[in-house]
Order: sequence, then structure tokens, then C-alpha cells
Amino acid sequence: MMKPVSPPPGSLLADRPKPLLLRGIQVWKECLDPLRQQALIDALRPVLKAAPLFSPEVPGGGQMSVRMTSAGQFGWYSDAKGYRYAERHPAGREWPAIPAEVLDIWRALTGLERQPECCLLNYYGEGARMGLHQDKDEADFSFPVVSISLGDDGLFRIGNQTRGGKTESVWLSSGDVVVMGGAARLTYHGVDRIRFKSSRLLPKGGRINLTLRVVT
Ligand SMILES: O=C(O)CCC(=O)C(=O)O
Repeated sequence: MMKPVSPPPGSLLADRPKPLLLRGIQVWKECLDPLRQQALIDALRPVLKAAPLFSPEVPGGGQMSVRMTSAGQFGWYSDAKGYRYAERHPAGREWPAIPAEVLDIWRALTGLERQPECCLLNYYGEGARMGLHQDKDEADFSFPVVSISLGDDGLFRIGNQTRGGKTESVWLSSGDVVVMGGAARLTYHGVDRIRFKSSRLLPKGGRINLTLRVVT
């Protein structure tokens, strides 16, 4: 199991309660205060301008209900040919850099020098969901995945290391951060639904999830 980092005084995690541990997944409730959440939204605005959201196709046909974009050296991408990382946005431009405010959270939660190469931004509008899946398009599973929730509440479902079996769920609220590392790195997970307009962080409602991953 990946041990939670010990926060130095004054750091992002100082005075925060210890994370919940659900099947080895760390759930840091209320990790980011409202000011930090707003600073993240402000930092994401230029990312969304440079790399607008798109609706990825899924290999079996159809489109995901979640709209996506990325920042970093690689963006996560899906179309009829399959799931993969791409060096460019579908419109042809390189992905914008990952904002420093986001990298600070990665560093505080993982204690790693190595930086993530992809910050996938998922936007859940009303009715959007994400089915149970593993994050396994990366080269090295010894690096954790860090996942930041902003905006409306989302019902996060946690499964097992293989498909099927019993699952358990937890509501993720704005400012919560999830770390999937160690033996929990390949745990199946997904988002069943959001509580649309449960938060006022995003003026038009919805949920943003930032998923940080080392890719190569
Ligand atoms: O939205 C979330 O909380 C999870 C996102 C996710 O599972 C993914 O991008 O792989």
C-alpha cells in the first residue's frame, strides 16, 4: 500500500485530517480550501481556451458523455482506433502546460520529484458519467494517479483489481483529492453520476476532475 505523505508545516496538507482509505485508495476530503479551488479554476481558464473541450469517441462506437481536454506533454485521447496518449489536441495544436497550481498539489500529495506528463481535464455536465475502468495506458504503474475534484459532487465508485465483484462508493466534493497508488494503482473506478448544481464554483454548474499521470 502507498503510505500517505507526511506534510511539512505550512504545506498544502498541514492541519488536514488523514485521508480515508478505501480499498487502498486515499481520499483526502476537503484537501483544497475554497480559495485554492478558485485559484485552480482561474488557472484552468487559459488551458480551456488553448485546448477546448471535446467529446471523445469510444472504440465500440458512440461518444463519451464526459467532455475532455488535457494539459502537459501528452493528452489522453480516444477514438474508434482505441485509447491512447496523443502529443496534440485534435485541432492540431500542442497541449498547453500543466498549471503550476496543479503541479503543487501533485508534489504535496505524492512527495515525488518526477512530474506528471498529463493532466486530463474531465468535464461532467448534467447527466454525464464515466463507466468503471482501469487507468492502464501509462508505461509505469509504480507512479500514482492523483485526481482532483472541483465543482459539483460526483459519486465515485471503487471496484477491484479485476473486472466484476462488489464495489463501494463515496461522494467526492469540490476540493477533495484522490490518490491511487501502490497496490491500488490499477483498481477499477468510475463516476456514476453528479449532483448537478450542488456547488457554485462553476457558474454554469457541472464537475471538473483533473487526473494527473506520469505517462512514459
Ligand atoms: O472523475 C473522476 O473522479 C474520475 C476520472 C477518471 O476515472 C479518469 O479520468 O480516468
